[in-house]
Amino acid sequence: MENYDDSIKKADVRFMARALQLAAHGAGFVSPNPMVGAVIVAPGGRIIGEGWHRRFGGPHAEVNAVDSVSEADRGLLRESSIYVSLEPCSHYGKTPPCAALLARCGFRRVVVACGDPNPKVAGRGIAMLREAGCEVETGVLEEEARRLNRRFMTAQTKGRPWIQLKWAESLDGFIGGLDAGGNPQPVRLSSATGSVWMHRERAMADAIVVGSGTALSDRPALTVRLWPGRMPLRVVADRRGRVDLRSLFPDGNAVRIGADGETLREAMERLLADCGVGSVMVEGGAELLGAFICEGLFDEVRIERSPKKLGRGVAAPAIGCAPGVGITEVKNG
Ligand code: AOF
Ligand code: ZN
Repeated sequence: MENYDDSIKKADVRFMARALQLAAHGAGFVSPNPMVGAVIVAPGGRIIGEGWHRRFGGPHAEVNAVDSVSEADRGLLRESSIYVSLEPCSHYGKTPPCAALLARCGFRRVVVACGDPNPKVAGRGIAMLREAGCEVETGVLEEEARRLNRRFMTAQTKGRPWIQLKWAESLDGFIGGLDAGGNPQPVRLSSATGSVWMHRERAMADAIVVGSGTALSDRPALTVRLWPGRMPLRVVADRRGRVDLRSLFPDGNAVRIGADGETLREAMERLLADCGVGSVMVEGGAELLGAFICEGLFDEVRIERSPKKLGRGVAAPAIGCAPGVGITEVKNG
């Protein structure tokens, strides 16, 4: 027979999985904040409240979950448990501290998936709750929670945005063609589903980075069209000031990096510090992707492999093996 502790553990995993599911609804709307979900469970296992962080600057998950509890169930809060996918905050940011709210509600038990590395929180939320007499359990579905918020975690701990590289590559290893004069010429190598994926990832990223050559030859719009979400900032790596950002992006949502000898790493750190960019997607061209690879400045790579052969063209970057980095290869034919 299953013992009491095992059945509690199973229930914890189930309710935390639900909190993570709710958290993911914030994808594309909350960055550079983390995605957070919260579930309130009354004795007996009935869910009486749920919430998630819906938009940047808006109420946190815990506030929305507490607000969702009906008048009839309010009296149950003191006997209830709350499952939160990130350590409740302890600071006054755009919103007041969630740990204080949970302490005021008098939750019997607070279950947390992972700690908040934000130096303004970093363990203080959990300490506040324990001091207030709540039983706090941590580490339930921790890996899943960290993976969901890998962009936020990296920005908080490394002082630079999460960096994702992506390109589509022909069967014979090219990412673009050449015209009769030998100049780079864009060729469509990604599939329809690949494009939808790209727009979803764009919506998830705070900024899209392209090189000046790509900006000049492709004149890309760099907008999110095939997926709901916010428009990321456009970033053009342009050491020589070749691109007229105003004419290419008339809405003004664009910045230049690399002027006055600024290195890629410095540029990434500046984007986080000055523009709140917690994640970037680098879309090309080959030279810029190669520079990020050379510097070891990336966290995730996605290569879409097309069945098309080009014969000649712009060679795809060589990634080799990168320990600890998620490399996804997708065949589109
Ligand atoms: C929570 N619950 O749902 C979220 C948290 O500027 P603010 O007030 O929105 O605070 C943002 C910081 O709060 C963010 O960097 C992260 O440390 C934490 N996010 N905390 O208790 C939530 N989204
Ligand atoms: Zn909070």
